[in-house]
Amino acid sequence: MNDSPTPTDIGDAVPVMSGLDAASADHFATNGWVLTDTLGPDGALEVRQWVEEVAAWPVDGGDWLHHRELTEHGPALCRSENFTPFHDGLRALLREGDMIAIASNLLGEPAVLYKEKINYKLPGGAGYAPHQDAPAYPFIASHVSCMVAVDDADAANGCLEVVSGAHHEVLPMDDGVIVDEVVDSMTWITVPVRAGQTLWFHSRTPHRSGPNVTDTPRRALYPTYNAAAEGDLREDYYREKLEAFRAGGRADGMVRVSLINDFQGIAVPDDVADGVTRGGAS
Ligand SMILES: O=C(O)CCC(=O)C(=O)O
Repeated sequence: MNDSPTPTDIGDAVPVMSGLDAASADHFATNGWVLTDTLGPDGALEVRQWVEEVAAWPVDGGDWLHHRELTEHGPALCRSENFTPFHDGLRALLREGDMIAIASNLLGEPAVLYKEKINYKLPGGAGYAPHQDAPAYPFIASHVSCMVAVDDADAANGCLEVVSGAHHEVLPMDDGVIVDEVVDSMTWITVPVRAGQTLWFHSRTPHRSGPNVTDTPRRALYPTYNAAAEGDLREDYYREKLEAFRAGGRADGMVRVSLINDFQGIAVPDDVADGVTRGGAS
């Protein structure tokens, strides 16, 4: 991943709450992240089924986005986006109920879904360089993201690592990732997340993850919410993103899945499969 200090595995020391109580809101305000139990074991099984349905959608069947990376095992799905318009269960989960309530609570005002993605991190799937999300979402000032674990995530399969209390400023970046000098000066915390748990993090919380070196997937949903007062900008976001993607991929041969260059996956050569594929008209 990189040469930064060895992360601390905080394991059971992480405060885990159902919903969002005052202590968890306080933990988020202080540290820039918090774990919640949003799905429970049964919910996690149902969401795993939904994620498998999305993964099976054809690349040309609709306006969703599938992205692939080249792993040591061959081309592999690494991300799907823009799926809530086409999946009732995932739309309800991410746009209604507890998730919206917690996002609103963390933002301190009513929230609306800004964007959503599934990161599959299949066996051999790449990690993410240290970054903050805020620069990737230039159209919104107030936003919060989370990782809804679909499979148990740990250090071996590439769970998130975060820095506590570093969410008050945008850090020096180079090509969308935090510069090495700053990365090396920070204390990175490994946050294992069980399937069904959700790790909420501030848009400026530094985070990164390693590759999946196991032989099973580490799938997770990543919705991002913005303050509803700033508008329902989801459709604008995807329109803008599709234009940026069509303008060209990354010059370094890595997969372009974001408006910043945080993903460390290798692009699938054109003669093998598309690196970024968009479906036809919906
Ligand atoms: O899924 C991961 O391992 C990291 C995801 C991430 O940081 C991102 O998608 O920006």
